Amino acid sequence: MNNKITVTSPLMPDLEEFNEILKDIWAKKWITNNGSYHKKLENALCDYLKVPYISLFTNGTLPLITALQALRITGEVITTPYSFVATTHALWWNGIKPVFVDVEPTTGNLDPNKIEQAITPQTTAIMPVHVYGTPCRTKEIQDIADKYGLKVIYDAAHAFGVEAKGKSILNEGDFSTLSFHATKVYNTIEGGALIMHDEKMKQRIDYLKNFGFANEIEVVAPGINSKMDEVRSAYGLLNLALVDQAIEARRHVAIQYRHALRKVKGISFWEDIPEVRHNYSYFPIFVNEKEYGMSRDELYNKMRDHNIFGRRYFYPLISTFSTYRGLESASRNNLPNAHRLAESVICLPIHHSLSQNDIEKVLNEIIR
Ligand code: T4K
Repeated sequence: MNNKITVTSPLMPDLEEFNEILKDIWAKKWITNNGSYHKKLENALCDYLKVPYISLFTNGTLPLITALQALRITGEVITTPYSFVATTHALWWNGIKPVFVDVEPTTGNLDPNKIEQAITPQTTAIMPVHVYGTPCRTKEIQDIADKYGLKVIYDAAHAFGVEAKGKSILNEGDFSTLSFHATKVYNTIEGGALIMHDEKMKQRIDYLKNFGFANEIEVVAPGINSKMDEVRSAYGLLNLALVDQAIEARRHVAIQYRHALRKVKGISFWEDIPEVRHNYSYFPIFVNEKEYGMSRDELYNKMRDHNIFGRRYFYPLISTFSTYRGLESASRNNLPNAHRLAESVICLPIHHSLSQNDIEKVLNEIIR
């Protein structure tokens, strides 16, 4: 029996329901290239996410790469080191120099107060991440972008369904990207999406994700192949019907963690933000070694020894990896908050199928 308690567990549709749809796909023999399930999922996601236009992708990395291509971003882009490495890789793959700016200690998101000092004549865009699904300070970021004529591309891989004051945060900036990887709140096994504001841009993105084909004989851009197929689109449609319940189950886990951990000296966590609909995609705790009496890694390893597999998202920082550590902006002095978070974080197991017993086991390892 697998008694591991893992950081997440994928939300999966009912197998019989999925089989019925597979029979339909098999009968139609249309299995990719903008098929009917692909269209249905795009429409359903627009409604669910409250966004005007969406384009499905085969993962959450390619929409980042494609967004940069579509806006012809060059030179330098200001970004966060406190993310999954795909954020910065998307810049590098486009020949763009990432410029790391420190994060806020209270959210882990790019600190708008530190952006302006990193702008140079080569800066063309800002690429923030709503890390763990917590909304960035989008108004301040947009004000800076408007002042300096910069584009804003949000890596919203963690922010499926997140709203602030009743509005989707996925409508902020020039683009937002999503990841529908198996480990995300909402998944299509592998998958992702790009959210844009107008139909013309949707068309341009749809060309770019299909090799640049505008029609059978015309290629209008050096595109790539990053289409989502019919099987995963159908899976995604079924999962969409389950996602609200999954988010609610995650919320209950978060409530219990907060209630129990509030009294533990040396362990801190972030509260929900008023007027924000969170998706509880991650539950990061931060270990203060002096106060807690044990280091982050000691606690992390003790949990693993007892079959509890939290994750140190996002340690090590992107700026410390060999590709990036030579950049001036990657210096430790430039990124004190990001280093502090990365060196103290453990993301606790949180998902829709975590049992009461699992939650108690996790808490028993932390409460001393
Ligand atoms: N931007 C940001 C901010 C991102 O966080 C990500 C991806 C991206 C962009 C790029 O999106 P994608 O191109 O990936 O769509 C995971 C994911 O692979 C990655 O999607 C994610 N972020 C990143 C934060 O985490 P790992 O290496 O932690 O996954 P893994 O395989 O160790 O799985 C973690 C746990 O999940 C397992 O211990 C058990 C559970 N699990 C996982 C899988 C894959 C399952 O139960 N079943 C499964 O099939 O990277």
